[in-house]
Amino acid sequence: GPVSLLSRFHGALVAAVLGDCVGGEFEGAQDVPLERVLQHLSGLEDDTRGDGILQYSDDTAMMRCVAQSLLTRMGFDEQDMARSFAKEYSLAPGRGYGAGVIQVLRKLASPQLSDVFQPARAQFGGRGSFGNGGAMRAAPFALAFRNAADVKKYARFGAMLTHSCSLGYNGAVLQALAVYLSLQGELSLPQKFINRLICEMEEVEKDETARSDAKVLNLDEFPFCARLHRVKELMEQNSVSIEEVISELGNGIAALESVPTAIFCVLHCLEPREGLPEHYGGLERTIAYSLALGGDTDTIACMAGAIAGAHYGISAIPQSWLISCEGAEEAKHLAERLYKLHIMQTDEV
Ligand code: F2R
Ligand code: MG
Ligand code: MG
Repeated sequence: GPVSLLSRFHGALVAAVLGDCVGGEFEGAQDVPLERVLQHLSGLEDDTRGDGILQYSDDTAMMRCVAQSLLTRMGFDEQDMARSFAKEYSLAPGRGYGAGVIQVLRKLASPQLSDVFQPARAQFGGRGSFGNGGAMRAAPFALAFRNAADVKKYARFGAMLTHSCSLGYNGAVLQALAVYLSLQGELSLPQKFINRLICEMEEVEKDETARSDAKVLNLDEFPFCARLHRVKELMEQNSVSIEEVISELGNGIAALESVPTAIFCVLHCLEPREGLPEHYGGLERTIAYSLALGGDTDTIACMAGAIAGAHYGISAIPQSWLISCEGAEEAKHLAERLYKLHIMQTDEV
């Protein structure tokens, strides 16, 4: 039957947490046999486990900060979100944060800091981070705001608190847009979905800074658009190997090498795929497939999980998976509150 908007909201945040928790096992591994992935996932079905045995990492920790800040401020407040990141990091620094971003998080804790975007701008010799840390936590922006322009604007600012390189914050914009379109049911027409993302990112990447960053980093002119075109090409192929996905799209810690990849995982797993159990639904396939790519598995599965969860809704998530993951229940609660914030907004004319 049709998936309700509330179920999509629940699905988006809970599946993001799930992706992070189950993906942690393989983060950084280069060859991950599908057999090992399926073993890991079927382990969750044993009733003896459960109770949040799989811990979440920085991906979820920061996503919770984004959601909580949007809720308490009833919109985007850079000071509050920055403080929230800094506080979370100081309370639990061992969640596997990126090597660079921890410097930003330490600086954001200073009460003397007036420009909260400044520490991010000082990263990597002033170039800023192009890591996927802005994108991995972008889903709540898609839930909180009603129109695409606001989703894009605030996903970008939210990412810029730690990622000032356009390749970093534009990855967050792309991820938020993908979740936003999925919440609206747009994944039922996959071709239209990918075309819409390309169209949106053409506007985003027209920007002067984006163009000069791409040039300096020796990338395609419209780097995210170029990857999304490759996603489209892979979608048209009869069969796609894991090796091809990795070489065409990447599986790394850079936003450019992981956000389009996560989007591909969702699109590819809309249908049953060889090697994945027949009893799996689309959401389970998406998570399993994301892990089998290796590389930045927690983050790719977290981002793919958010997009897929928004499409299939909460009922597609196996209960045994949900109870095995730390923070999954809390994510459901946050999604519920974001739903209320979302529906109480009036459409501006
Ligand atoms: N950090 C990790 N995984 C490493 C292993 C963790 C392990 N489990 C443990 O506990 O030790 N995962 C998490 O980090 C990724 C998100 O990172 P984020 O927030 O983008 O951080 P950062 O430091 O800004 O960027 C990540 C790395 O990318 C490279 N990089 C970024 N910008 C660069 C630039 N302009 N020039 C050169 N290099 C740049 C650097 O190596 C950064 O350290 C997620 O995977 C999350 O799960
Ligand atoms: Mg992580
Ligand atoms: Mg990661």
